[in-house]
Amino acid sequence: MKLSDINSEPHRRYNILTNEWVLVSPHRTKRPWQGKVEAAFVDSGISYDPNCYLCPGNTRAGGHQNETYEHTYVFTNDFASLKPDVEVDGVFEEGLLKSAVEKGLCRVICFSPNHKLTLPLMDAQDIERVVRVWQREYLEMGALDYINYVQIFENKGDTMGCSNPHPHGQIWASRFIPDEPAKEHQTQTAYFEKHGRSLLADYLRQELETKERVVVENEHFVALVPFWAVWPYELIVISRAHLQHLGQFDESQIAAYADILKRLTIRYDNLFTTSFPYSAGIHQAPTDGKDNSGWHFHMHFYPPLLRSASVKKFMVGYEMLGNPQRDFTAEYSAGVLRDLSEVHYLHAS
Ligand code: H2U
Ligand code: ZN
Repeated sequence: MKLSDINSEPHRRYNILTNEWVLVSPHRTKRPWQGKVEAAFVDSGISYDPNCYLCPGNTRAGGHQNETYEHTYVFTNDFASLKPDVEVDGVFEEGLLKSAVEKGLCRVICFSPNHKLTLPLMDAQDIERVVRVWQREYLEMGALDYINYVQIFENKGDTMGCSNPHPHGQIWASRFIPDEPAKEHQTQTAYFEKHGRSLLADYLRQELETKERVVVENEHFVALVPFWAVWPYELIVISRAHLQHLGQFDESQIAAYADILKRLTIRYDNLFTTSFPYSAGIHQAPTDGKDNSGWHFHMHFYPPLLRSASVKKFMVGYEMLGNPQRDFTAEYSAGVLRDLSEVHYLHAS
């Protein structure tokens, strides 16, 4: 069967990275979406907020004072989920109850001193600085003997539980490999062992044959709606080269990564003329010193919005109990994102 035939019927799609399925029900979108536009997000105009715990020079909860930083700023999370100074030989097992003490590090990264900016509104050069910080942190934290995995992520927007509009992200680095990258480790490693090639390199090659789901591309990266996308406007950014981690990026790859981040987040903001919320994060090789040749650097963007700046998708009911489900297809979403401008609506005349 052809995809166009499958796409008129309820069907399942397979996620090659997690070994999971998504139910797609395109027949439920009888009416084409009318592209409801909300009142445009208004720029707060405040580039420094004396009450913001991330603005330069301000005092954070717990009494630490931020440096008067000019570009990026990294500090240890004052409410860290993982701590470095714990004994990890604490294992609890009683019948079917099992638990283990874990250690790690949590850091917060301010992307810019300017309170009102976000990645799509930052200069490409300043996004490059953020990428360099991610690279440095990955290498530094990963080099610690008790850190086996470094999770870099950004929660953006209050709908995603983000506590502060000041542009920032987080890093949680741990001794254990968390479940999501652990699933991807298993699938990528198995594929690499069987074929001697990267799973995502082969997937990217196939996607580039039709470009049906491709949204933005440049010399070193491609951003596309994955075939198995769950979230309405989910994206995956994949490096063209089979790189395992940020530590291998050269100058031109850093610049290209910043470029694709800027371009895709501008499209996101333009979609519903709002500061588009999402959880995004980098998946890359664990830092456990083992053979991670199968790993292929990529970044996921999971945005919650469905139809407008205020109507979001809920992962509830069948999705919590059965499988994730979506109505309009990944191909439809890719087309919508592809047709958007790369000039931010706040900068459009
Ligand atoms: P969110 O953007 O996802 O809300 O994360 C902000 C992080 O900043 C959060 O993990 C930390 C919180 O623990 N934080 C500090 O480290 N110091 C503060 O003064 C406030 C918030
Ligand atoms: Zn601020």
